[in-house]
Amino acid sequence: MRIEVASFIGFGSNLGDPVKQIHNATDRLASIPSSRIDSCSSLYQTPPMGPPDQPDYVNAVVRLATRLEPHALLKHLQSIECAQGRIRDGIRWGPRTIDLDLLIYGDEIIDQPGLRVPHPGIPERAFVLVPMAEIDPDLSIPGHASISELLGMIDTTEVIRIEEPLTPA
Ligand code: A4P
Ligand code: MG
Repeated sequence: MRIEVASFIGFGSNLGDPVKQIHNATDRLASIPSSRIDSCSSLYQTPPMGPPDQPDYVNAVVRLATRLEPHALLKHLQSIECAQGRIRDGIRWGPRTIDLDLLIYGDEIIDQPGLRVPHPGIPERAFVLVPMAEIDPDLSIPGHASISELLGMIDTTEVIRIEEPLTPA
């Protein structure tokens, strides 16, 4: 266990009532031990990255203050995915009930086969950068540029805010 670290968790869902999936995952995230949610983004509707023959996604980001080690935190995220019926059918970037990505863990850079932090997709993903910037517009992504510089390099017009910030139970 360590001192509290600010981590950012990305939520994505495009199956089984995505808005509800994200609310349920937030409630589950709120009960992870040695951790507390300290900020939540709005919910956004976004076009799918990957195979185009799948529904639009709902995306959101939560900042979680945690004393868990990064691998322990990832295990909790994967249990939440399991609890919400996530099936891994081998289709890269295929549809899913819920996906929880560990986007950032303090200022740490981790490059291991089962865990890469910051998540390598951050710089080009509007569906991650827009909700992250809503939580912290001055954020710097460790090993990358600031969030405002990254946002200046991509198209964000298809990221549509659909619901107020999440509120954990
Ligand atoms: N893994 C490594 N680093 C991490 C990390 N920082 N956070 C490993 C979470 N997992 C990490 O993940 C595959 C493996 O990544 C895990 O075993 C874990 O140890 P997975 O959840 O089984 O599979 P995945 O999510 O399908 O893979 P991938 O390539 O990580 O997909 P992404 O990046 O999660 O993207 N379009 C829109 N609009 N919105 C979305 O949210 N999401 C995806 C999935 C595709 N298209 C999307 C969206
Ligand atoms: Mg994932």
